[in-house]
Amino acid sequence: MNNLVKITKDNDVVIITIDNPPVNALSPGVPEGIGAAIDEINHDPTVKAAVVIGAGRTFVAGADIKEFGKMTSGGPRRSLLPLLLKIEDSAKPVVMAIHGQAFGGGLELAMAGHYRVASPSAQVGQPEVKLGIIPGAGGTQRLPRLVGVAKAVEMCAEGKPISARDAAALGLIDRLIDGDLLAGAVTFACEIAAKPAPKTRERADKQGTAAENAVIFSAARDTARKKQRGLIAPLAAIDAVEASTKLPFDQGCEAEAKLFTECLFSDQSKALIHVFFGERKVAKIPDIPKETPVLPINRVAVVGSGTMGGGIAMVFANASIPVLLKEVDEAALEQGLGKIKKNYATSVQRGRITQTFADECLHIITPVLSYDAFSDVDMVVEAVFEGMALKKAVFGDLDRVCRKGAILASNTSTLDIDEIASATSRPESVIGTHFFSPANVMRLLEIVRGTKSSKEVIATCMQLSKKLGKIGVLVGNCRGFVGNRMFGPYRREAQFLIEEGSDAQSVDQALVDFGNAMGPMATGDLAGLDVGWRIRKEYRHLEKPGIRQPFAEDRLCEMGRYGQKTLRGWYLYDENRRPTPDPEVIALVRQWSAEAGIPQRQISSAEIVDRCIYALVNEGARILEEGYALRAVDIDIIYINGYGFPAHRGGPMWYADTMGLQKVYERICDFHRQHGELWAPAPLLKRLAQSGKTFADFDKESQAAPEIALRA
Ligand code: 3H9
Repeated sequence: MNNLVKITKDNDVVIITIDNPPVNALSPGVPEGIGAAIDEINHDPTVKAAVVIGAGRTFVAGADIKEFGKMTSGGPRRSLLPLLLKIEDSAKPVVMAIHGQAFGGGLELAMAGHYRVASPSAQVGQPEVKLGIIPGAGGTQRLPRLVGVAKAVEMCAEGKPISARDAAALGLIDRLIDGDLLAGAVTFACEIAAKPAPKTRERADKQGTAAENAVIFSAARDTARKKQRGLIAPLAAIDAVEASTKLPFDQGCEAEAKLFTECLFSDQSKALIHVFFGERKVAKIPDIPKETPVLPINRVAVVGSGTMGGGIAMVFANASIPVLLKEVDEAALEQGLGKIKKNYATSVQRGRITQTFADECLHIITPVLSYDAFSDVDMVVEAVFEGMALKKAVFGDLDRVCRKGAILASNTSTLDIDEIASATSRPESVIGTHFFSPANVMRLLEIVRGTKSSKEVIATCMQLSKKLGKIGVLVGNCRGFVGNRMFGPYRREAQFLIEEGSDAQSVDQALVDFGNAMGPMATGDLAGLDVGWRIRKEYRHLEKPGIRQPFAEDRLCEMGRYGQKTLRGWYLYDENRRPTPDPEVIALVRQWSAEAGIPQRQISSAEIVDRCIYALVNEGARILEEGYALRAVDIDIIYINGYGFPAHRGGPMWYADTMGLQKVYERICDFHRQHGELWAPAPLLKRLAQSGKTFADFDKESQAAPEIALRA
């Protein structure tokens, strides 16, 4: 047919193989090749039936996502609908043979076939909403006809894939095939060849009544508004599925196409597509090629069983990697293990994991009080209290007890990795692995490159992050690394706003309305206000004198208000940790601000968002220019996966691009005039804004940069 679609024959069954590595996306040429193959089987009287199958690891992962960017920047709009009609109208039955994934356009293609068979391990789904779009090739019209309206709404609006077994139970898959999928599919094709071929679009048996459907759509909209706050695609997907219940198939497809186009051209979709590719781009490190050897990590140890250490031990256990969990005394160990057990029990209770899985994980976490068994481990993650002297002492011990070549990683969130490494005789084996709390939930892993960290150690940690279900992002060794370094100015501005006349609730609400998972003050209360207080006290000597510093949070800490753990912080908490605004805090801040001579004023939500988000952007630009992040997109991925930044805004740097860097720069200049030196615009931001460029342009231009710069 062409080099992307090949046909072969097995007696009187034609096999149409889609071969577009790595994931058989429906890139230009693939639909044409399939169409030509369908024409051919219909012209050949010796053919009884056809099987469509994917070469390599998967059936079809969907439309080629790269093409969407071309379409929105004026390229031709390509529709799959005519091809799918051609398949459905084929006089010879077409069996779709699915392994790996049939996602998005891949499932739409499969549903246009007359039958579907699958390997039991396959997955099917309409994940388009995760890209800010909806199925655009009849998925919202054919899926409800095969699985019923309720399931179709759920799959199209939430985007979660389902297993082939579940799909078979729903009637989406006609037969599961253990063993050789192609052989099974050909046998199946021979069995059905003489029967009338069913067309999905003509089915009406699962369409439901108007009254039943009204309840389904109303509940789906409520769920989408709550769980996918601020997103337009899930609601559009629900509208499109609703059209399938009210309109004939062709008109339903027209309604779907209109909604698809609106979503495709939205800022949300552009942002989410940026995130899709960004999450894959961060794995690519210019000076560490794919072929860099990686070290096997079969057994690990975690030092410290506090909140972070316990969570990290769970991360390894969840990935079936046996882990030693070390503490200094029995009491601490018992407390740490107790928390781990409680976390697993909660997950079982909520139906997230099975009891068997929890038991297996607990079984491979071995509590220890000495370093005796450390000589066997491939990697250690240190997660002790955040203090340089203690960390250096631990690394000195690790250097003594661990075998040569073992990776020695620190979970520090702020400290200098090179200084920690200096406590060992093998700085090349030392690296930062900064997990985010709760470690077993948050996807981000900042991997901190020390000056001497070896390429093998970095490559191993990057690869390991994927195995652990994390997104590893390599960062340079500066204070706070990337995420926390930016979080400082963000929370600083949030506090300033409160000291200037706003309050915790208004600041949090403005940022939650912007799309953040949590507001900055609630986040502080959750993490413990004392954590930042301790760090601020440790670093106070580094601050320039005469520069405005926020004071309210330090004073709350002085009063023992550490946040949720003391049931008082910026908010008051009940025993279930539900917050209410605290009038005492509001009055105290007013009084402190008056004493400090800070004029009070009404502050709008828009100003709250600009002050906090642009503080992130300005610091992000400095980090980028200094070379502590490889690309702007790396910063975006860090913020989305570690700090609850809304993915549909693409991350802080992409958001700034969307707003227009000139506008962002001017607003930062305003803040500079009003609030002084802390708001000095980052030189890179100024340069890009003045030359009409974006952070995305910066990424493109610096792609050839050989190596992440490190602190001298
Ligand atoms: C759609 O179908 C709309 C329709 O309704 C039709 C409308 C007209 N396109 O993730 P991996 C690349 S929308 C282009 O690392 P894994 C990916 O960038 C689409 N490229 O592997 C990476 O490239 P690189 C709906 C794609 O094994 C490489 O393939 N479908 C696409 O961990 C390997 O990917 C989806 O949303 C694509 N569709 O996971 C599915 N997919 O090596 C999106 C992947 O250069 N894809 N690439 O970095 C996935 O969920 C995962 O990639 C998959 C494999 C589970 C398939």
